[in-house]
Amino acid sequence: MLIGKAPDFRCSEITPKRLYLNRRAFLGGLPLALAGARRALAETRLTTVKSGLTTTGEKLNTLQQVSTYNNFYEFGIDKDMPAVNARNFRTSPWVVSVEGDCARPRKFSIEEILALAPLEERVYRHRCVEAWSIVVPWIGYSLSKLLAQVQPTSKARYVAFETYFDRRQMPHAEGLDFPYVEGLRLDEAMHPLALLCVGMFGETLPPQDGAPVRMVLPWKYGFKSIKSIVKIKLQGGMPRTSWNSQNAHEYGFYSNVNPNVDHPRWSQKTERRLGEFFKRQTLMFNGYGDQVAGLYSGMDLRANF
Ligand SMILES: Nc1nc2c(c(=O)[nH]1)N[C@H]1C(S)=C(S)[C@@H](COP(=O)(O)O)O[C@H]1N2
Ligand SMILES: [Mo]
Repeated sequence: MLIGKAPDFRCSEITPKRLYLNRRAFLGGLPLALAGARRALAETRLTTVKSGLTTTGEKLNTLQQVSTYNNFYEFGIDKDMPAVNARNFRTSPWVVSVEGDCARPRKFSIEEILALAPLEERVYRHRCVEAWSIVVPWIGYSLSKLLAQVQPTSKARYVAFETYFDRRQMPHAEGLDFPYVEGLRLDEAMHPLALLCVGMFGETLPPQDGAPVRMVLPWKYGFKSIKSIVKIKLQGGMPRTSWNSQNAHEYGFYSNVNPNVDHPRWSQKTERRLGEFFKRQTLMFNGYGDQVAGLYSGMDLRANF
């Protein structure tokens, strides 16, 4: 057993279930075949209510599909790497700081976030800029409920998000400057569809899908849906975003799903649902136009891609 410096010692006293199980697996030399079962045990069942914002009528992807094909560059670039490299990611204790232009900036523990509002199950489709898509029963509530707690001031026009980063826990991180950062206009962030997500398929999130808390923005390309959030900042200016900094020519600030505007290196007209063979048409705003198009009325969506 590891008993190191003072901060580690404090954590080892709490012994999160995942670490405890990992240690047992290690000591007992459990075969790799049991690793999956061990991971499944580490997720906790959540009590949810149905949501009026659920997208119905489509076949769900499976937990297996959406937890083994991931983009999470902190845990490696290849889609199968986060499931392996994030296995021991320590997501407890966890604190999210909500700060900036607001009357009541404060820190929320993940327990406080879970208890803040009834957890809704919302089925959303989600499309990656790389033209694959998934349909998932996510769990969470509208980000607006968290933002209301801190009372944004009139100076707040944007929301900046930041992901946890620690090279010791994320030795395979590459391909971007870390920490990963994202941003939304305040009215986008306040839109009821903007989901502060703490789980999926009835349980807390697997680490590779952004545990313990992430965004899901179903009308935007996947990279806007930042994972493993530690900071949310209200501010006057447009936030810097990781993919825009990496390649401003290919990734804009808005990144609304738009089949009429190609990515410079590929078409965005079609997509492949994970597990399906035939491609399907990509829909404007990923099919959520009735709800969100008003946020962009009067804007040139070719210039503001
Ligand atoms: N911190 C962080 N968040 C991230 C990413 C990342 O690399 N790091 N990848 C993004 C991209 S490109 C996509 S498509 C979605 C994928 O979410 P999923 O793996 O749960 O499907 O996460 C987004 N959030
Ligand atoms: Mo993506």
